[in-house]
Amino acid sequence: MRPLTRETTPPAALIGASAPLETGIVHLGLGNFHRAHAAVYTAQALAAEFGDWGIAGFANASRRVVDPLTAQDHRYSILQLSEHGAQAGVVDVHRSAAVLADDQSAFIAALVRPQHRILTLTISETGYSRSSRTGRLDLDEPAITADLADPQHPVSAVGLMALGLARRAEHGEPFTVLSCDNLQSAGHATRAVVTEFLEASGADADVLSYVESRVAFPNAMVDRIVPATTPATTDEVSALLGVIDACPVRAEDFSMWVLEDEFAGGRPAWDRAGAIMSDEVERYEVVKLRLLNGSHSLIAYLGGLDGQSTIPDAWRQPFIRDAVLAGIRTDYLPSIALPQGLDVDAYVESLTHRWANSALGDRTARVGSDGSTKLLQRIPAPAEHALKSGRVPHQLALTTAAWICAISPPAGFTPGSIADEMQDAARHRMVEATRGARGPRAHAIAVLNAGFLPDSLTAHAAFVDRVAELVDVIVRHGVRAAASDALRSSTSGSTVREEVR
Ligand code: CS2
Repeated sequence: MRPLTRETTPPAALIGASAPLETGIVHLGLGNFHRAHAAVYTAQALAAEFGDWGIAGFANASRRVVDPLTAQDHRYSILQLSEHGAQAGVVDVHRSAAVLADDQSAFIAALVRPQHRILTLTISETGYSRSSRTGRLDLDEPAITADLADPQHPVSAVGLMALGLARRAEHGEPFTVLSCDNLQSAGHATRAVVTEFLEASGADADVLSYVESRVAFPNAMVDRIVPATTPATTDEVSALLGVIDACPVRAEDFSMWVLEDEFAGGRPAWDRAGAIMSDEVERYEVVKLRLLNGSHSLIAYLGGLDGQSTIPDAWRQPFIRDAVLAGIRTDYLPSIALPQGLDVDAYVESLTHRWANSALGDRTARVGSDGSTKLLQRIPAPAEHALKSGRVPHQLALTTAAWICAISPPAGFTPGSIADEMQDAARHRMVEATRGARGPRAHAIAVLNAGFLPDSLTAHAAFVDRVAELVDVIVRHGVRAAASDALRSSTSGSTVREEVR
């Protein structure tokens, strides 16, 4: 069997159209999500309306995708998996692939090229260098401190964007920075950190005014469940396409993209590829970040502590379904203003099918990774909403308690091998924060007091106490007992007992 290249791609397998050689889009974060989401929309948009919208891709630090992608003429396949079977298709919209860490100047040059009109980002929640406590640019993060000391040689994504835009201000061509990460008000959040960086680094007024008036940062809601590629992915693609793809992506058969139509220098016809242009994007973001992602975290942590390695296996456990559905009903939905026309019952129903997708086999360890930054988009705002209305958000407290037990287990508690697989850059800091804590409750309180969640949430003693209580139950009686304790409270609708500290 031959490797996947331009010559060997079966013509019928191409998704949408191939991009021209010219690139109008620079992308940072050449991982699986981008390749299964925005890249697919771009290929499909090009089939509907041709234009110079090839993608110049930059991986952050690893050659894992860049090398095979380059060897395959920048083509790769998507293996779409659902209960109805498997389908494979080939995407051909990338025109270059490079590793940022090898040569930051190539990335800066790409941002400055006038022909480039859009930067798309999939740098994960951590890439925006925001403080967990305040949500503003984290001036204490080592990469930001270093970049502010030497803004002409940045290494952080924020510092790189700031330098690229400052250089671009010299010719002044309009530009759009489009965040495709799971952030609330993603565009506003990106504009805020870039502007805060420019201000802190003493940028010229001309640069600040260029960024303010000529650079758009549309909000966007992105959605497609994209697990890690496995060796089986390559085999399944070979069986379907008859070629060997060294960097395929597996994904569910659902995809959604809702964007604000604010593009300073034009955009591909993404709307003709199924993307929704809306002026209610922030509402869509809230729905998705809370109902899908927030529930996903609960499934992952309860599942991980219960020994379930996949999301569908976890979802099959009645105690997890009950917890998730109670969380949606009592903690999340009351905090959400729905976009017009969204049928929320149908949306929740579709989530239950997506979580049950055993062909996809998404892993609890993937979803449970990086909770220290992901939970910030999922827990504090709805929890504060409930607390201010006099209700304890028991399922949000349970999510937080299970996260603590999985990532920073109290002394004497063994969370198991699945929790051990969950990656989190804050693990070490959490261990430091809890050193010397006596007992599970004190352990939980030490984490909550150490700035991993916003001060505005941890100021609520009722939330802190409930998390501490549930950590104690997990340690003494197990995760199932804690879930049934939280469910009893959710059903009885217990109210806040203590004032804000
Ligand atoms: C998941 C997301 O990693 C996570 O925590 O909740 O990656 C989720 O699969 C996507 O946001 C779905 O769009």
